[in-house]
Amino acid sequence: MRRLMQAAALLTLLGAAPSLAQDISVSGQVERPSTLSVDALRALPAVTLDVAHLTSRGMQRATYTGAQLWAVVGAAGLVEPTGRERLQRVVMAQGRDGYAVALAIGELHPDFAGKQVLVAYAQDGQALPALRLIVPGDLHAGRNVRDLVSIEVR
Ligand SMILES: Nc1nc2c(c(=O)[nH]1)N[C@H]1C(S)=C(S)[C@@H](COP(=O)(O)O)O[C@H]1N2
Ligand SMILES: [Mo]
Repeated sequence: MRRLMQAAALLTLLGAAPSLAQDISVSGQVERPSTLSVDALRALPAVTLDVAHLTSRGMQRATYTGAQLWAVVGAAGLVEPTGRERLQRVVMAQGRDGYAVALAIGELHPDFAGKQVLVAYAQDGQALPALRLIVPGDLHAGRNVRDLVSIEVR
């Protein structure tokens, strides 16, 4: 009985502190289609940003920490076309629920807009229960994909 209660308490504890078991897949126009663990994301340079976005609950402000999406596609070996096709690429980011958004490569590329789009694993200093895409500069939170599970370069 005591044992059982200890096990239950442990499960409750684990439930209260969900681990970041999420992996994201990076596929499409990359040399090494891969699955990245949160540890792999944490091994990339960490960027912390203060952002404000409009949601149905009004303007929400928060601080997010994560890896740059540019670095994530770079880690998988982004295949960059040369010449006139250079800016034709798009990066699709999809959540577990199928919700998907597009970013143009020109938004991410440091030679162009160079936006600090993040694959965030922490919010306000706390580990997030699921990865989240953060698109600074957007007025609306629509591209901040919750529970991000895949990145596809097209
Ligand atoms: N996976 C997923 N992410 C999503 C959405 C969604 O439906 N699914 N909705 C988007 C929209 S339209 C908004 S306004 C914000 C809302 O973020 P919040 O629920 O954290 O406030 O999430 C964005 N990210
Ligand atoms: Mo929204």
